Amino acid sequence: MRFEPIAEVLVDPSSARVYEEGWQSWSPAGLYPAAATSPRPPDRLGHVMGWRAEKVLPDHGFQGEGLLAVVAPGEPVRIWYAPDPAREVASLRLEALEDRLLVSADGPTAELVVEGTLERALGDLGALLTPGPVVSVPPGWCSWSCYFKGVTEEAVLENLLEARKLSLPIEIVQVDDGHESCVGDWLESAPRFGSLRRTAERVRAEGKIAGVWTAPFLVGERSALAAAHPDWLVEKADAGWNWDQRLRVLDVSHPGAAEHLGATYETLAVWGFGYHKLDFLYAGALDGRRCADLSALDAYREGLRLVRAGAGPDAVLLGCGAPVLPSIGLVDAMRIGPDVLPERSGDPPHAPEPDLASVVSRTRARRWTHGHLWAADPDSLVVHPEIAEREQWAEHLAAYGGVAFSGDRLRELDERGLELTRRALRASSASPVA
Ligand code: 9PG
Repeated sequence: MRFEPIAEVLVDPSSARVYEEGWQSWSPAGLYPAAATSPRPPDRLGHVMGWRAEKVLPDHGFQGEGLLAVVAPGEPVRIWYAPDPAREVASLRLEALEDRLLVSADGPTAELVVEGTLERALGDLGALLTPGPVVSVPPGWCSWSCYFKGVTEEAVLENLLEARKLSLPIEIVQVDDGHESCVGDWLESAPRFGSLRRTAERVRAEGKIAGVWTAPFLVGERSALAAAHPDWLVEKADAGWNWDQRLRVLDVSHPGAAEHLGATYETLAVWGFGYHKLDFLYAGALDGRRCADLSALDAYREGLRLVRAGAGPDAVLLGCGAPVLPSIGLVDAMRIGPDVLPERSGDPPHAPEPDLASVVSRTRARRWTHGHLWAADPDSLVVHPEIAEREQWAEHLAAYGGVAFSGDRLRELDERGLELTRRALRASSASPVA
C-alpha cells in the first residue's frame, strides 16, 4: 500500500521530538529528536527478527508501527495510531523538512491530541485501547539469563530449593529455552535437560506455579514436526535463523496444525504448567501462503486463541518477540524490550546485544502499555556481583511496577544481590503506575 500524507506539523524540527513505536517486543521504541533517524536493522535477518519483516524502512526519519507521536514546545502532543490494531496496523512515517514535519501512513489511522506531557498522552491512548482488566502477575524466577540454552532439570531444582532456603517471595518458577529436543517439538525434552513433566511436578510440589518457555508458531526445519507434517507450514514464510537452523512457521489455519497446537498446550496444562512465556510470536503474524484464506493478523490472533484454549482460562500468558498492538487482549503480560543480557555463546551472531542503559530507555518508552494493555515485562532482574550496573537495573525494575522475575542463579548472589532481589520481587500492579 502507498503512503499517503495524513498531517503536517509546522514546527522547527530541531525543537521537536518524535515518539516511534516498534513492531514487536524486541524492536526499538523511544523518543528521538525530530531531525534524527531512528535505529535501523543491521541486515535482512535483523530486520525479520527485530523489526517488521514485510515493511520497507525509509532511509531517513521515522517509521512507527501503529503508533507515532510528535512533541513540540508549547503545543499539545499529537498521536497518530492504528484504531483497530487487531485487524490492521498501518506504518506511520515522519520526515523532517526545514520548517515542518510531514506525517504519512499506509493504512487507516486516527489522531489523539492531548494537552500535557507525552506520558500523559500515551496513558490516554493506553486507556483508549484497553481490552479490559489487567491481571497482577506474581513474582517469579526464570532460567534464561543464568543458564541460557544449557538449562537442566537439576538447575531448576537447585534454584527452587534455594528460593525456599532464602525465603525469597518467588511464586512462579519458569523453565526457559533449552528444555526442548528441537524448536517445534515442545513435548519432547532434550535428554541433557531431563524431564519437563517431572520438573513441573517438582515445582508444584514446592507449592509454586510452574512456568515454561515455548515458541508456539516456530517450527525448526530439523524438527520432527517439520518432517512429519510439511503441509502444516506456512508457504513462503521465513521466520529467520536460530538454533542453527532455518525457522519455519506453523500454519494455524490448517485443521491438523490447529488441533496439534491446542493439544500441545492442553498437555502442558495437564503436566501442571500454569504460566507460559510464548516467544518469537512475530512468526505467527508473518505474511505467507496459508491453507485458509485469512490475513496474517487473523492467523496470529487465531493462533493465540488456540494456545489460550489449550492452556486454560487461568493460565498466565506472557507474549515475547510479539507484535505489540495486535496482541492486545490476547496475552496477560508482554515483554516490552530486548534481552537484558546477551546470550553468552553469541548464537546466533545476530542476537541483539544492547547495553543496560539502552534496555532501560527502551523499556521505559513502553511503560505506557503497563496496567492498560497488560502487565509489562522489562525482562529479568540480574544482580549477581559481575553486573556492573546492577543498582540501576534493580532500581528501574523496582519502580516499574511490571512483571518482576529474578534471572540469577540464586546461589551466586552476594548479600547486596539478595537485598536487591528481595526488594524487586513483588506482584505486578494491575493498574498503571504514575
Ligand atoms: C530464548 C530467548 C529468551 C529471551 C527471549 C528470546 O534475534 N534473535 O536471534 C534472538 C534470539 C533470542 C532472543 C531474542 C532474539 O531472546 O527474549 O528472553 O527466552 O529468546 O531463546
